Amino acid sequence: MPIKKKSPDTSKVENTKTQDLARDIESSQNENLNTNQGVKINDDQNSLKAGNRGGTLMEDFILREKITHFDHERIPERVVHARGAGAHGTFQLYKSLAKYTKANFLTDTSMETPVFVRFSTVAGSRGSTDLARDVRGFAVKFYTQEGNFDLVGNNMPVFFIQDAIKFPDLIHAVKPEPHNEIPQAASAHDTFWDFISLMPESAHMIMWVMSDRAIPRSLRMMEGFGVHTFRLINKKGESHFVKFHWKPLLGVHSVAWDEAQNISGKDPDFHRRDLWEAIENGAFPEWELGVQIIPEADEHKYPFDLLDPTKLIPEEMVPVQRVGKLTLNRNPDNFFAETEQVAFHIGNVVPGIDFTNDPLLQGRLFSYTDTQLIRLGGPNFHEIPINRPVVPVHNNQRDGFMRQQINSGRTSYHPNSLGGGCPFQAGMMKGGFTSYAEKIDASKVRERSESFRDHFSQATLFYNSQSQPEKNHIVNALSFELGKVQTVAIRQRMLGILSLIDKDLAGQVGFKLGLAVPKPERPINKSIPADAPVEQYESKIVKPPLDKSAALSMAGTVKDTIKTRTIAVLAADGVNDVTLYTMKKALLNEGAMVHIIAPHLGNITGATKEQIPVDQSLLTAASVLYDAVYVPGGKGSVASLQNDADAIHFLNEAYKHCKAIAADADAGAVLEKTYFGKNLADKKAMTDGVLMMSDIKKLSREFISAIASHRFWEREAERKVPA
Ligand code: HDD
Repeated sequence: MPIKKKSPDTSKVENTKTQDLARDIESSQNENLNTNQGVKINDDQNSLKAGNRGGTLMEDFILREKITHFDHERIPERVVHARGAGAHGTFQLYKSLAKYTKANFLTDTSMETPVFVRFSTVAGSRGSTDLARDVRGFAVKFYTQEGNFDLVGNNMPVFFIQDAIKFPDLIHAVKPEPHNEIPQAASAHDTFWDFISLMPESAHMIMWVMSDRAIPRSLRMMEGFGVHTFRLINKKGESHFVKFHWKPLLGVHSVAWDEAQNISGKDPDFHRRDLWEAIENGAFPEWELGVQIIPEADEHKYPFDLLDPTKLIPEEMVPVQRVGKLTLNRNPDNFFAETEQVAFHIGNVVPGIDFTNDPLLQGRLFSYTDTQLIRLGGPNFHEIPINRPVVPVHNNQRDGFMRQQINSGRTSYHPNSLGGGCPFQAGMMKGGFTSYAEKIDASKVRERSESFRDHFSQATLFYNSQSQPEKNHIVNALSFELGKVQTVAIRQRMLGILSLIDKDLAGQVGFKLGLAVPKPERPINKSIPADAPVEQYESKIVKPPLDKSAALSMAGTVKDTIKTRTIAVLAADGVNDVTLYTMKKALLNEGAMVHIIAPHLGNITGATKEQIPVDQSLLTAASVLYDAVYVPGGKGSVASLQNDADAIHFLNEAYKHCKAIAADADAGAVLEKTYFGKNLADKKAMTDGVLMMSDIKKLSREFISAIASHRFWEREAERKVPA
């Protein structure tokens, strides 16, 4: 469907970063073609030759320049998070955190801070599918008045490993296997599960990755987490621990696994496209920033270690305070210049925010600058427009590849007298950064803290907190992934790990794998150093901190809106255009998008002879790209659709993926041809979310509420839907 370019609300978009970027935006409108040296080009079609059938001449600087630049167009993709999509936006604080932090953008509620956000998958290459089962990156660059602050998080609140030294191992295990580079963007293979089965500390994260969180419906419908515990430092120099959260205003929603696999073929850009189109249509994605704040004195109050990145703080223990709103309101002008070249770094903090000793965080502090040096080709990547702060930069760093800044003056050292001592040190009172003076009295050791040895209690808490359909999805995901593993010993070892999370879970997966659940071995991190005492690496089995945490399930998420949902209308010539337009209007009024899908493109003729433009044909559309389906009546349309295998498949598949389906009463003949049509005769057997009636006003009302509830997972009990 053609996208309406809705000009963004300029009062919001005219932010300082947009103005800053404007300096570098090129437009070719009404301009000549030039060489990079500014020479006008007369002929861009023919190289310079000795005669029109002769050899090409070396002197053709226009040809050489064009080809040379092309030969160098690619840069290395990110070693992780290569596949991504980004957008510009703003952050508006509405509750000051001055009690806890001096960071300007978290204390001044009148301030709107420009941001750039990049979402990503972790394992796949740049060209891989958006719908891979994977963690999603959620990286936010705040261009604050005190410098850039990057919150480089994920859509899951915990991580696989406790110490950054294991990160290369984790990534080598999940990436395509090195001998044949298979499989792409998938964790369902031996090396990943080999590693995981030997690392009990990954048990909690594995529960998240095997849950529906790993197959989001939209990037706009997932939560974000800073993962680590950070510090907030206030004006008095006092420290509080903090966990950062992003809460999507549209709720947290996922697709079905079978659907995800289909989308990967039908539209591998599904998430990118969804984000892009929502922003172009003016349906700006929004999240609230949440913080969990823990006084320094409470550091050891919890049954888990705040420094352990495999643990979350249940919201029942420390509530999430919502303090501000992130809105994405502008698509990038150029994918490469902005989304590809943006360089995040967990170490980009501003005064008022500081690190903790989380050993994963500490290792990350090294990795991000280092990776940009190779990826972006030198030490001046901070000068790339998308990366530069909106405040001026003055220091004595000089030169290097691609230096943009022209530093004037004789001095590039400090102290100096020849330059009047400039640039001078700001001092704390003028906003200079000072690290939190954490007291440390310790021996240098390569050890894991005893407090990091509980690897299972929160994995169990997560599983226990899921609704029944969510639990089923975890069982199925594990059975799928381990089913793809070739080495039986790895499957068995994983069953041992699962049995420490939940015996029933392990039993169900074991059944699907045709394996008995083994007696769990002593769960020991198998990457134990040669001379270390085994006890130090053995998991401690302790009770979960609470029985259930509602926030961990997606079942209770926002379900009162159909804003930005895409609804398919199946129609053909002779369709009842009155009901079709009544329904369409009702859906549009609620902020949904509606696509009319017919056997052919162009127009269809309605029962009143009205010409109805078609958005997609049954050949180009697929039910997996839609949230719900409506079938209007009309004699000709019904006669055509009931004999159209693609239309029937569309409905069967939508049913299989538990989506809302609505039909006019006289479209029943189409539904009868579906697999679930047999239920229609018996009104009582009609599954929730399949609606058929002649009162179009009532039908649209009920359809809207069915779409808002997202999916009717109960249908999965009937496993035989052949779509
Ligand atoms: Fe990382 C990229 C998030 C652990 C090393 N990471 C990267 C991105 C996100 C995260 C969202 C993509 C940023 C973008 O869009 O450009 N990473 C995380 C989270 C982690 C984490 C939430 C754990 C809590 N990462 C982690 C560790 C290491 C790295 C432990 C290394 C020791 N991450 C990198 C990297 C990347 C990266 C190699 C690749 C591209 C980049 O940095 O810019 O440095």
